[in-house]
Amino acid sequence: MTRPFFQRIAAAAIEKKSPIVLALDPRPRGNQRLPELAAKTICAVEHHVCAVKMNFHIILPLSASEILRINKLAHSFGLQSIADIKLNDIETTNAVAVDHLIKMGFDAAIANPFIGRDTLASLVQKAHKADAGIIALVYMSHPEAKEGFGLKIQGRGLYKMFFERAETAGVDGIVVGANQDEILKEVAGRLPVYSPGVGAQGGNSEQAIRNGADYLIIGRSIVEAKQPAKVAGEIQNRILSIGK
Ligand code: BMP
Repeated sequence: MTRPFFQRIAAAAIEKKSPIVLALDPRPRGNQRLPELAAKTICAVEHHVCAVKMNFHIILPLSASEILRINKLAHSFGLQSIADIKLNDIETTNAVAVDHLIKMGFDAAIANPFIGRDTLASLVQKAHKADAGIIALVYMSHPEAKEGFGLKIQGRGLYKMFFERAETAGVDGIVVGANQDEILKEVAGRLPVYSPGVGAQGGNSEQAIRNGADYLIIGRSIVEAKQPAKVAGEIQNRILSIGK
């Protein structure tokens, strides 16, 4: 039987000695072609990351077979692959989306607990039946996250409810912005925490790990660097030096 997603990515992080999830968000310049640029980036940094995360940069413009090819390449290096479409719909639509993502070779998808506890739980069950994982948003990294995830409802932060829903639904991990220091400290330790927002968005990798992040989602500072492998390796070494 295939191991669950949260175990596969944990094993990949140990194997690669890296908790970095590459946000594969390439923005081609000149005559660069997106599929080749994506493949080149994966080949360059595969030693320094445990997974890739693809967003609309890839999922909207490329065909299902082009995406499957990229996922196969990632898998050939022992990397897991996460679809970041922040699923946020009714149960049947979420289920259809998950079926398509799995056919494209993804191991996990990110979802928004705004859909409600039971809808999230049903999505998790659907994904788990197919050996795929679900990662739930709990508090995003951008400054306006406070206008949604930080809303107070009857005195309680919405993110706390999202965290509880995520935990009850049996998700494989949660997303909390790397720059949300206090919230990271508050929720860390119960579910694997994926933290975007370092580098280009101003967050600090080591600080996020110290605050309890298990995985760092990093895009532009690696993908758009002149030497992506060098930058990814430097971040990896800084994280390893913390010895967490
Ligand atoms: P970058 O390191 O270039 O800022 O990329 C971060 C990636 O993580 C992007 O793909 C973005 O859509 C995603 N992301 C985020 O930045 N903050 C969140 O709270 C959740 C995300 O999925």
